Amino acid sequence: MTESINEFRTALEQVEKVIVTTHINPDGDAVGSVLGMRAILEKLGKKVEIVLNDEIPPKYRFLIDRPVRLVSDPDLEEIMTDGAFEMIVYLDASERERIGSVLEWYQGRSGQNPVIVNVDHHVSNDGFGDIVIIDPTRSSAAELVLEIAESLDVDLTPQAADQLFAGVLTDTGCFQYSNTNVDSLRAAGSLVEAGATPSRVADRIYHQRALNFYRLLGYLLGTMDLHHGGRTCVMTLPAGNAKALWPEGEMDTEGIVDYTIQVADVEVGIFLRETTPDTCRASLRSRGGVNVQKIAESLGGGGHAGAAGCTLKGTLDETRERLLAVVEKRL
Ligand SMILES: [Mn+2]
Repeated sequence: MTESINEFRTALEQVEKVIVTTHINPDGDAVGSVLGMRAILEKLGKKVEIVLNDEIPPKYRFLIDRPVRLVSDPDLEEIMTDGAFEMIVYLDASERERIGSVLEWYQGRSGQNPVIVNVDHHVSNDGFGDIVIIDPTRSSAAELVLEIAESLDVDLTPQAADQLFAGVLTDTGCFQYSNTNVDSLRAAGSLVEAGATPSRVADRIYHQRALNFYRLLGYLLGTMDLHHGGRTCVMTLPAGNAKALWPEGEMDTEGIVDYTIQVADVEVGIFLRETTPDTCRASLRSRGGVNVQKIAESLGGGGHAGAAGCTLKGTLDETRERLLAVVEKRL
């Protein structure tokens, strides 16, 4: 870790322009980490552009201090007008299937191969890139970004502290998941020292949700059913019901899967959502000893021991049966 951060420091001395990016469908940690990293690199005098595959969900937009770009933006080429980017920093980007197309876009336009930096905390990360700063013992990518800032002697602004705090807060489930430990709490403390305001960040992320969210939550709680003698709980969302409950805009389901493992004696929780007529996205959670990352990985996905996900071909019924069969072997 220290060695790879030193490599990053040395590489930064050689570059002027950096693209910062993260995985598709950015979560709180992804958003907080890219914004915090931009602030740090700018303090080091770099010209930084954040280029994302997908829009930042509304509830995290209060964290944005300056606009970010989308890879689909027709004006994106503008960022190339004053020279090439020599580095792309990926944050929180675990499996390759979730990395998106920023590198392809960049190579396609510039014909250049930037230095790839991979900063992540997923055990499933395969270590792509030239400089790899991965520590699966860290709660969040934001915690790693803070560590990088400290190593590079960069003082955080209160805004950057809020951004990184949002990453630690969301990836620890408000300091409730098993990755809440002395390191993540210490990181949170350092961020508060640097000016983060936990009550504001928590209020904006968790207590300002759309009414549709609560209607969707009510529906999904009603779909929960138990399997394997009560050790597995599944909630399901058919595409048609999703559309009816959330007719417009981006659907917010973040955190809903957690209810599946808040049922007494449940060890594995699954939220299965039909995304297209032939594809379902599964979010997995575990409480206790079952490693859901292994389950997701065996189905082409990834994540952490306690929280993972995968995309499956098939109908809701087919994919539910397939998942339950795999889970049963791990119980
Ligand atoms: Mn993360």
